[in-house]
Amino acid sequence: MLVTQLADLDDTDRDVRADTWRSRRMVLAKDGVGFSFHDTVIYAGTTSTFHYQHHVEGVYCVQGEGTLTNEETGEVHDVRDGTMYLLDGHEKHTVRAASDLRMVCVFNPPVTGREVHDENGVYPLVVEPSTSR
Ligand code: 9YT
Repeated sequence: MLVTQLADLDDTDRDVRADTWRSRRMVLAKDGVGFSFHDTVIYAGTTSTFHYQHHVEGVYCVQGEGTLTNEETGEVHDVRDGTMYLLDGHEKHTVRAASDLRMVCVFNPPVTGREVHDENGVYPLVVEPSTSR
């Protein structure tokens, strides 16, 4: 069993910061369960474009307000407490945060913790062996 307290991840290697968001990655590839699990805040007033070409991501918004644009169809969706979206088609997408958006994110395959977006908003596929706990 793994029990994690969010605040204990502050300023560790599981606390990943980018210009428009911060993500505390509670479960990573090395935890060996086939997915990663993140608590992410997308900062108020920012626009972020993401394109996970190698990962499926599920996102559940638990706080804040914003929009999600599917860049492949142009569709725009409201995002607020209770909104969930699943990027099961590797869709390029843009998140606009009207207020801080608190997002619970799950990735498959799991991220290792080192990935950052490249200039296209793409995460590389980084594979590392899992370790047993
Ligand atoms: C909602 C979203 O995709 N945020 C970007 C950060 C991502 N959740 C991560 O790498 O932890």
